[in-house]
Amino acid sequence: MNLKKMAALRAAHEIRDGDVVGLGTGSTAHYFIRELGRRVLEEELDVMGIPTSYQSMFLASSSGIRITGLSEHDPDVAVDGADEVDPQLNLIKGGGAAHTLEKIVDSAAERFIVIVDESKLVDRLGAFPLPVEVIPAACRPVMETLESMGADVSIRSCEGKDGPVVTDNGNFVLDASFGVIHEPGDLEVRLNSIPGVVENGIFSGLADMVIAGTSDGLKIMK
Ligand code: ABF
Repeated sequence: MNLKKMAALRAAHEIRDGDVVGLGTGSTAHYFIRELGRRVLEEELDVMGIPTSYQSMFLASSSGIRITGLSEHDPDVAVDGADEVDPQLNLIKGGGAAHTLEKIVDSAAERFIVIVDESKLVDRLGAFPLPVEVIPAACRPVMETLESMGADVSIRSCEGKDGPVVTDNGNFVLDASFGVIHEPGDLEVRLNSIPGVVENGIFSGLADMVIAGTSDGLKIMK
């Protein structure tokens, strides 16, 4: 079985009748949303979903999951993917350019469950370039500040097309390679204090559980 799907199926069974569920973004979250939709249809599970992107909103709706928002409900549980997970359950997210609303929804949830395959488990964060969402007008000064902090920085461009990726919020994404990130919590705060930075992809101390699909089976970290 696909290791991302293995983790996603296990996470779908953490969901209880009546739950309001934060719905992550990315290919692993895709498997989760589809399985949750199957449970809604076949088990008449009574849940509502709060999507973290337009991509997840359309997927959830087409999967038969009722949609709501943070203006109406706090999520009881949020399930989302990640790009890197360290042994302290700190994350790098944002490979899907959705990390701003993901962090809002994931942090509002009573329980935040991360679903990954084994390739995302690392000893230290930082091999994956850190996504930083920026106001377009602030791109150059923010890039210069990140470079002065020692990062190699690039503007994320659309694969196969000219021009930058534009987020659901109408912003750009910078990918900043800092090398090994020794103090993720400190860096997360420092980055968000840079004028023009909307949100960065370090999720320190947020995850309550990580479900990883591995070649030796499921690995659950709390
Ligand atoms: C989203 O999915 C992003 O925050 C994260 O970077 C990405 C992981 O993608 P995938 O599940 O496709 O590996 O949550």
